[in-house]
Amino acid sequence: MKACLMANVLTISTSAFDDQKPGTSGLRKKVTRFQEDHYLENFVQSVFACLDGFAGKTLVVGGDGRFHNDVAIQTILKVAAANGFGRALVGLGGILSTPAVSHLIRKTESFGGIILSASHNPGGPDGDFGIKYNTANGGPATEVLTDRFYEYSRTITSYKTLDGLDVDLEQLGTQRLGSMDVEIVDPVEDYAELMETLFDFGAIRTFVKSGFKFKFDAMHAVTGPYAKEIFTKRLGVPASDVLNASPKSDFGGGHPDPNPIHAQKIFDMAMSGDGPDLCAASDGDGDRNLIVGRKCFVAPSDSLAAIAANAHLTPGYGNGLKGVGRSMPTSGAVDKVAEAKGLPLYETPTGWKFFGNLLDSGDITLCGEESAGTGSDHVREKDGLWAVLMWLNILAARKQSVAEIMMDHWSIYGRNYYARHDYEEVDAAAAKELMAALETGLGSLVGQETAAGIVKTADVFSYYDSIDESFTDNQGIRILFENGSRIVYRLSGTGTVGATLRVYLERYEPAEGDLAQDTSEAIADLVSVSKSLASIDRFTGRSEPNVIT
Ligand code: G16
Repeated sequence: MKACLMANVLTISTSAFDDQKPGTSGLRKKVTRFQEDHYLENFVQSVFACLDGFAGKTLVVGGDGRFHNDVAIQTILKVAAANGFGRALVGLGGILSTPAVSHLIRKTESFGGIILSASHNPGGPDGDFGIKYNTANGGPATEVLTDRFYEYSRTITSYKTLDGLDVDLEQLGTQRLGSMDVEIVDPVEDYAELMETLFDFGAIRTFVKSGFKFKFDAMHAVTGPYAKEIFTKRLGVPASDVLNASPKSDFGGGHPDPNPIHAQKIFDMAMSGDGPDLCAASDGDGDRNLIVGRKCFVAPSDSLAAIAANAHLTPGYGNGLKGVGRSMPTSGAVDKVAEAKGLPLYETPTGWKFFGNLLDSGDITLCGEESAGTGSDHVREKDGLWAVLMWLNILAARKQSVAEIMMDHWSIYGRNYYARHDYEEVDAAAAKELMAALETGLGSLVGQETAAGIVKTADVFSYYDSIDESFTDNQGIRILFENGSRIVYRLSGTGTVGATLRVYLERYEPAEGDLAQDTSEAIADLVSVSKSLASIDRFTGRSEPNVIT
């Protein structure tokens, strides 16, 4: 028997907000902005106003459990019901990881989904919040669509909602909200089953039992319940080796970003001589990953390359890959694997949404980004736990350490020494001026001799998607050197305060070269050239980045 919440449809007058342009991954703002009257309703109505044919159809809704998640879900459900959706699937407690939403949309053939998360950004009342819309393929809406949302949000004058009561997010089963069914579902089960179809759980279980030491840090974020089910229950990892597994609305006061800075504890554990064989972590919404073997950090770009080289050892990818994709700032390590294996390689702008068409068309099976995201065609989002399982499966199959696998990899393909330097929360106008000045001077850079080599080409990256024929301009400045090194400058599209200047540095060392250098030493010349070419200090007042990953 369904509980039925009677409700009337209301049309509420509103005024437009001028800051609802989605960035790299949806709309991200401070929680306090989302708490302002009409702010969330305006955005959700703008999304629905730009979609056709959803009457009576299903919408998946879930988030990473950060502060305001539950309140926002109630608001979204009412706007969805008032606009005519027939059914909503919501994770128990409002919780669904980003890859789990993607899978649920695909599995249930839903019309689309709404994900609430600001990813790796901090949470809590003073933290960040975010919302994005995913389409029927399970992936983030394309730029064409998000541009439409934004245009609508600039002139919106009213939205529809219900005057009904809230649904009970803690009760599995179906409730009725106005004329919409709301089904509260187990957030973990379907996702865990999908993982079992891709990886050899039997082999991993045996490997774990044989003494392989693994620790996973869920960072008090959404993957806690997924990790308990998959690692502990299904793979036999001791419960004490799954750390920070209870999701908290403020992530325990931490910054749920699985990189060597914010996941320092687990990083240091692995880097100590007698640490676990593999340490891993995932972020706020479960789509990013950190992979660190004993005394061997696997940079995300290298992880993508190593997975491309070894995925055939796992059941889900036993027939090999169709092609691989990487975002432009991601290192060229995977290119070397693609070349050797004769796989097509696609270079896209930053943002998972740009992989969607390539995955749908079957052009690529695997894709990844330097920003700790790796994934495949099993969903249309990057997937943190998938990447960890992939590594576990590869390790179980090769029976070598992470360090041995990486050294072997570099000895075949060469090594792309790589780092990203972030200058966070710089003045937004100054950051724009820096990029503009750099762009103006690009022509005169070519041929210039620098401490890092002679500049071969310098341009602004743009992308033509031959599948939907969209063109995306202004996706970062690339400076390529004759010796194969590269510096890329971009402004982040996910921050909520000021601007973040990202500088990506890469130097290629061939297989017969010195493969065991310290990364910061290997790219030291590029770092100093990156600062002087863009006059970073002069524009931003910063002489050093505040985060290096
Ligand atoms: C999002 C996007 C990624 C992108 C990352 C960083 O990740 O989905 O594709 O690489 O942001 O983007 P930016 O450099 O513009 O800050 P997430 O994990 O934050 O959703």
